[in-house]
Amino acid sequence: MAESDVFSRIEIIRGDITAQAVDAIVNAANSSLLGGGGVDGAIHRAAGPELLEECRGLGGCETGSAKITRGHRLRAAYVIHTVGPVYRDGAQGEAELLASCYRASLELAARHDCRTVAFPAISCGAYGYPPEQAADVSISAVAAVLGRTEIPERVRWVLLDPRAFEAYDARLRQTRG
Ligand code: AR6
Repeated sequence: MAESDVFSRIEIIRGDITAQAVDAIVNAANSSLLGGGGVDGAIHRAAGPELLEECRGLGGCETGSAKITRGHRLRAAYVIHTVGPVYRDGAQGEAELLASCYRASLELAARHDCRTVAFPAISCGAYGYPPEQAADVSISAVAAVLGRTEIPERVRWVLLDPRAFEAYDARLRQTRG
């Protein structure tokens, strides 16, 4: 697929990911998968206690991997839980782990026939990843996957934090020239 077509399947908006009417939303979780603050807390609150119940059966998740559950009370049919890297100095394999979160999430989405997927800015909150660097790694990783598969058809970042929004939006505009 031509590169321009790939980037036209990516959208970046401001907002609360929990309200998204997509097939799957991605959660920036921790390795316990038993909830936390930030977007993780917001998703668990919106999905209801059934989400935590389902997560208890998953046995956690490694950094850079992903697991899938139902969306329960969310509009999204599924939640894909991924664990981003904690950012230290950028020389501890953070970029490869962050890219791996996106690849693993999109693989699960495709396997469950999710045509539309929404991501938060994984690792850009409590885990301290600088949004400008995360935008670069994340958009490249997603574009590479979209270049070799038709599903998901569309990927949307839903960004609450203004700095993250500016960084991802600028990065996408750059790729579009
Ligand atoms: N919708 C969209 N984005 C949001 C929302 C929301 N409702 N709420 C927060 N964000 P973080 P991390 C943004 O800290 O850095 C949790 O406690 C937020 O502004 O949620 O991967 C987990 O349990 C930021 O830009 O995730 C882990 O322990 C982005 O989401 C740890 O935090 C990610 O921030 C994971 O840290």
